[in-house]
Formats: sequence, C-alpha cells, structure tokens
Amino acid sequence: MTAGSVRNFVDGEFVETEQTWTKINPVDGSPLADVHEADAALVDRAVRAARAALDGAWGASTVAQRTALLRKVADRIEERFEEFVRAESADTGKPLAQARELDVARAVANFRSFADTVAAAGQPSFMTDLANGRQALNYAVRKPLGVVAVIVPWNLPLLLLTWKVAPALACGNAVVVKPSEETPTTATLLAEVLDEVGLPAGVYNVVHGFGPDSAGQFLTEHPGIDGVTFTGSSATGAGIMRAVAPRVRPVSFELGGKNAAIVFADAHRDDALAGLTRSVFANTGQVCLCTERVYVQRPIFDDIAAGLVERARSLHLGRPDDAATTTGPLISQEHREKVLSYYRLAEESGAKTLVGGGVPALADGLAGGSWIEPTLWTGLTNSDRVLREEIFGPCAALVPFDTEDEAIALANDTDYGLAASVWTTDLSRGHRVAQRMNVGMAWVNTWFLRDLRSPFGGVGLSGIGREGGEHSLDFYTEPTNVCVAL
Ligand code: NAD
Ligand code: 6OD
Repeated sequence: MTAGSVRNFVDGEFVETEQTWTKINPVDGSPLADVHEADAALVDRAVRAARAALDGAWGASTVAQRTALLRKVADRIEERFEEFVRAESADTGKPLAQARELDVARAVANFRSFADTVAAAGQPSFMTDLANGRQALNYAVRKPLGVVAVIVPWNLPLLLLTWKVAPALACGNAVVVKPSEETPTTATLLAEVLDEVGLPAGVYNVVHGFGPDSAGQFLTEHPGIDGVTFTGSSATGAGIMRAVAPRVRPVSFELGGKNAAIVFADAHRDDALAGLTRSVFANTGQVCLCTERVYVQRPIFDDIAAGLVERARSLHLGRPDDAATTTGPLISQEHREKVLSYYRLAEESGAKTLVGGGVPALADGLAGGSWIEPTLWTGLTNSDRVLREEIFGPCAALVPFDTEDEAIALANDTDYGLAASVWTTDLSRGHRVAQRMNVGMAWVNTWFLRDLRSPFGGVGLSGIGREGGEHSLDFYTEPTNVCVAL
C-alpha cells in the first residue's frame, strides 16, 4: 500500500485504470505511489480527444488567447510552487533546493518564455517576379503541427516536459504526454494547473506507462499523431523513428551525450574547478549535458585532478530536505546497476580510481536507496568504452593533452555531439575551439545556463533538430506559403 496514486488525464478527466505499478522512492527504496497504466484503448481515447480539441474551439484560438493562458499557467505554478517542488523531489530523490532553483523555476520560465516568443513571432513576406511579367506577393502562415506526442525522461521531468508542452500549446497544438515511468507525478500535477486556468478538455492529455508494449509504443504507433517530440536515450529515439516511419511523421529528438570539457593551462583555476564540479556531478550526473570526458592540458593536469577530487569528496549525499545535501541518489536500482557496471569496467580497463568507485555506506535509513559515489578516473583513453558510451552517472575520466589541435581531435572523437565546454582565459582561443566542437551547444568558461531563445539540441547520436525560441516554432508549426499574383 502506498501513500498516493497517480492518474492519467484524458479529455479533461483524471482517469484510473485497473493496471498499476508502484513507483519506488530512490532515497530509501520505499513504495511511493501507485501509478495507473494507460492501455491501448486509453491512449486511443487521448489521441482522439486531442484531435477533437483541435477541431473545436482550441483550433480557432488566437495567439493572444493562448499566450494569456500560458502566462496564467506560469502564475498558477508559482502559486503551487512548493507542491511541485515536493512532488519532483519525491519522484527523483533530488534535493529540494535544486528542485526549487532549477526544475520548477524553469517550468515557470518555460511558459513565460514561449508566450513571449510566440507573441513576438512574425513571418517575412517576399515579392517575386512571375514569368508573365507580373509580380507576386509571397507570405507564409504558420499552422499548428496538430496532435503532438510528447515523450520525456526522468532526469529533469517537469523542466523537460514544459520545455515541449509550452511551445506546443503556444503554437495551438494539442498534446498527448507520456512521462517517464520513473517520474509520473508532476505531469499529472500540471494537468490540474492547466485545468484550473481553463485549458479546454482534450488539449493536454497524460498517459502513464512504459515504452515497449505499453503507452510509449501505443502512442508512437498511433495513426492519429502528427509528430513526436522526444527526449531520452539514443536507442529509444531510434526505435521511435522506426515506429513513425511508415506514416512519415516528423520527429524532434534530444538524445544522449558523451560531453567533453577542455581545460587549457591558462584557465582560471577556481572558475574551471567550480564549473567542472557542476558539469560532472550536477543532478548526480543525470543531465544529458553533463561532462563525462575531461581533457586537461598537461602542465595543470595533476593540479586540476587534485582539485576536482577534493570537490568530489566535499559533495554531501543526503536526504532531499537536508539543507546540506548537494547530491541525491540515482533514479533507480536498475540505473545504479548500469552505472556500477561502468565503474567495474573502468577498473578492468586499467583505470586509476581517484575517488569513489562504488556504493557509499549511508546510515539514517538510506541503505535501501540507489546511492552511488561520485567517481573520477585517470589512465583511460578514448578507445576505452568508458569514454565512448554514455554512463549518465556522477563520474568522469580525466585525460591529458598537449596541443589545441589534439584537444579538439580528442573531444570530437565520439559518436555523440550534444555539448562541450572550453575553459581558458584566452578568449580568442575560447571562440576558436568552441566553434570547432562538433556539437549543438558549446560553452566557454561556463556550463548549462543559456538564453531560452537559443537553439538546443545535438548532432550525431545526440539528436535531430533544435528546440528553443523560434527553433521550437519551426517544429511545432507547419507553414503554408501563399503566393498571390498582383
Ligand atoms: P529512455 O529513452 O529510456 O526513456 C525516455 C522516455 O521514452 C520514457 O518516457 C520511456 O518510457 C519512453 N520510452 C522508452 N521506450 C519507448 C518506446 N519503445 N516507445 C516510446 N517511448 C518509449 O531514457 P531515460 O532513461 O528515461 O533517460 C535517460 C536518457 O535520456 C539518457 O540517454 C539521456 O542522455 C537522455 N536525455 C537527453 C536529453 C537531451 O536534451 N538531449 C535530456 C534528458 C535526457
Ligand atoms: O535546459 C533545457 O532546456 C534542456 N532541454 C535541458 C536538458 C537537459 C538534459 O538532461
């Protein structure tokens, strides 16, 4: 018996189903909530409800009406801020302070930012010469893409959900959301908020479940969806491409990463160490943008390694409501097994483990949680699997380099291409190296934060397309060009 239950939200109603699973608290392994799994019939109802909403009043809504609604959503999340914080922290085990400062704060910002973007968006028009000597005026009208399937992971659940739902609704789409089975709660809480501010029934639907033979597969194979926006692993993304291929539906994919940091000898030591600590260990390493490969110029290699070890040791693993906690558990025992398998592999590959490498001994009833030690290695090279495959845990390998060209070659030697960071006080070099990174996003002397209107996404195994500001509008709308002979 658990403390709560998490329901689906379809056509404006919260829906229970007979089939449930138990969401486990990653902090101590206790049962947290029963989640109602959507079957194929409920997913079908959700897609049909979304279509009906588009055919009804929502389809005729104006930009002004929709942006006003998005701003109300942001206000209402702020009013219920602590509820969202507690729910997000309970599902993930992350510190309450992080959920406040990052996850829920960004959900609010996502709704406001996309309201601003859509309100400001205009379409250029072009004059063109026709063959008969006349001229024509061309203009394009943006129409909603239609019924959008939104599939998101567990690491930053509300942040990533709202990053997609806000622009989708701003552009006039209807959505069917499939949150991760590990973090179902805030998607349903958001349904309450959207209902409270008057979003018409059917515009936002939530179906809970897993991937294969469950809600994820039912949704992506449904003939009624017009596109899929997905954040998750590259392998799942490949499967979703296959699912939509027969109906040639567009996809927007934010996938995995194996991100590099390059630290030059002239880097500001404390800034670089603080930035690396965040980029390796934030959210217990469970951020697609996290650094798992740290290339350090040889003269400062030992010093940076020692500084990073010291900072890893000072991380405080603990309960989410303890103000001293910097680092929560991994999302689940299953994910911990995966990360630990890389910890073992690193040692088998000849790595020297500078810090961590295993499971911490925690008291205070935490032994049943999915805790893991922050870990750093040296002695590995780019040919080791530990430097080639995404681990998605609080760990990184440090590798020395001599020249700028060598650092660039090492950083770009990967099948992924999401993000990179460059640490140097030579700004010309910062620009030069950042531009040569084969990634969607490169930072110089910082990491993670960016203007929400800038393009977010990756190349190679890291994804397809960009979202953010007008880049999101390009996915969530279809332009129709009108050419009028004058
Ligand atoms: P995942 O791919 O296992 O699952 C993501 C979502 O897809 C979940 O909701 C899951 O239920 C669903 N899913 C799984 N199989 C499916 C299928 N066959 N059909 C439809 N849906 C299916 O990823 P995860 O373990 O939840 O998250 C971790 C991964 O996500 C990492 O690889 C990480 O890099 C990536 N990620 C990327 C970004 C980014 O912006 N690039 C952001 C966050 C996470
Ligand atoms: O900050 C964002 O908008 C974003 N999409 C972050 C993704 C983080 C991945 O885990």
